[in-house]
Amino acid sequence: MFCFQCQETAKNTGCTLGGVCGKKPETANRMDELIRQLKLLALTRKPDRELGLFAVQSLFMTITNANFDEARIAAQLERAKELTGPTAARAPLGVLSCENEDIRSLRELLTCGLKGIAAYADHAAMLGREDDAVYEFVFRALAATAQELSAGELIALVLECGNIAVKTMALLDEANTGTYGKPQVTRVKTGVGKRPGILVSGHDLRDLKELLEQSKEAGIDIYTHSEMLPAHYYPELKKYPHLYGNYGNAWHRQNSEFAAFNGPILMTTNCITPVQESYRNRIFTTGMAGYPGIPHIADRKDGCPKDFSAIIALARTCPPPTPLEDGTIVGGFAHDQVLALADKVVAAVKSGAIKRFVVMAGCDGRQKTREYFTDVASGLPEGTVILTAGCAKYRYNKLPLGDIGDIPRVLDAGQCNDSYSLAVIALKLREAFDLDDVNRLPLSFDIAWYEQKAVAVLLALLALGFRNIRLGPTLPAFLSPGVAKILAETFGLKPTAEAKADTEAMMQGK
Ligand code: FS2
Ligand code: SF4
Repeated sequence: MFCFQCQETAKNTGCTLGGVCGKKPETANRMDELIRQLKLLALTRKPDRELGLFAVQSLFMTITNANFDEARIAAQLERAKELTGPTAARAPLGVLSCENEDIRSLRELLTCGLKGIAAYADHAAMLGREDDAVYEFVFRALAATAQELSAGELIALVLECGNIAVKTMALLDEANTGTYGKPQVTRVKTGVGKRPGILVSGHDLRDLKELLEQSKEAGIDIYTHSEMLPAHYYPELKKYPHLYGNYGNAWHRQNSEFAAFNGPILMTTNCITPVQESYRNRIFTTGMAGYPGIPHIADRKDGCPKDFSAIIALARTCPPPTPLEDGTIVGGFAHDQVLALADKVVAAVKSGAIKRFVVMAGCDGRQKTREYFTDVASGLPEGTVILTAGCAKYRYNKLPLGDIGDIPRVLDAGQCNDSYSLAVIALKLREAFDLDDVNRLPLSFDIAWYEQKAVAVLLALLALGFRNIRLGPTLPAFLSPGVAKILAETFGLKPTAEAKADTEAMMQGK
């Protein structure tokens, strides 16, 4: 196997003997076969809705920590072969077969961006929103990674990938808000109730909605975990009184948190970590998520909801969760809510009460070096507001950072895809201050990345014109020195360094 798609890849070069994430070599190889087959499919056929959705779901399955079930990947591969049909095209080769490291790097940057787009496109599709332009690009870009394109042609596709990422995140934003209402500022409990519970993790809001509906008379509570926290902000989800609170933290602490939860756990997407005995008999997957030997809740058929009765029945036999903490988290600052506060925000900037906004969105991870993000958040001076989205927020969303007037110093817009909301806010602030360039706002970016959705988010921010973004805790291993140099020279992209020095530099607009 060879995999270097995530931030935790071995020695920041590549996993070869097994994944740091727990992915086995056989599963990694099967995923590579699936990606190669998708390239053949893209070289052979034009996407209709069926093919487009198939391709994005296949890409989604190969994202870090989404699906460890080799049998499911193998079944997807077989289907990809059927859909491709007989082909005279040369079989695309593996990642390392390309000898030019810059071309290889650009192909992988593009593939990772596509995987992120694919995850968001699937969530939108689950809510009935699809865009043919997204599928067309996914096919064109997949095909391009299997052709002999120049570095210039690949760079153009990487930039287009950023534009398509913006389009896809906007589509998902529309799907989420159109279905569940506009996020509202909400205080979410972090303690536990007395009833048994089901813990829902991942990003798929429709799964949560159907579970809430099916469990409302069952005498149990539903808790969110990690990236599902923002579900509490949506009117059509928060209206369920048994959506009790958020339990635990970001994905990488699931071993101890799932053990302590005592009840069933539903993984709707990534991030899954290798399943432990302490909760093995009460964890389920659904959608594109999978894990060998773990029950999988089947897809919807003929427009009917998924059947969560087995999880609900199991929950009723379990003890209530063991408390981990007892406080609250405030969130729901997606673009609509922040823009409703726009007058206050603009006045606070003009009076000097707000000196700077720092976007600290993205992913969390288990490495000690990620304490950098907590250090930056706590080291930022009082006149700064942190705009966040994604599971990166757990590094600072429970710190007592206070408010500026009635504006909290950490504004959580939602899941990683809601980074789109942060970009909308920034672009609106540019208008409010009548600036010709968004980079003249008192705004810095300090982005934490882990998996491929963060790559799509990064490309989206670059496409929207944001410059001088810090990315950490390390730059992606798939960026060759040559490609990293192009990104630094063209967009000012730089790696995070030491927390205090970075904080001071950001306060000076550097
Ligand atoms: Fe966090 Fe994991 Fe959101 Fe990423 S729960 S790192 O997949 O997508 O963010
Ligand atoms: Fe390694 Fe990350 Fe790939 Fe897992 S997803 S095998 S940790 S590079």
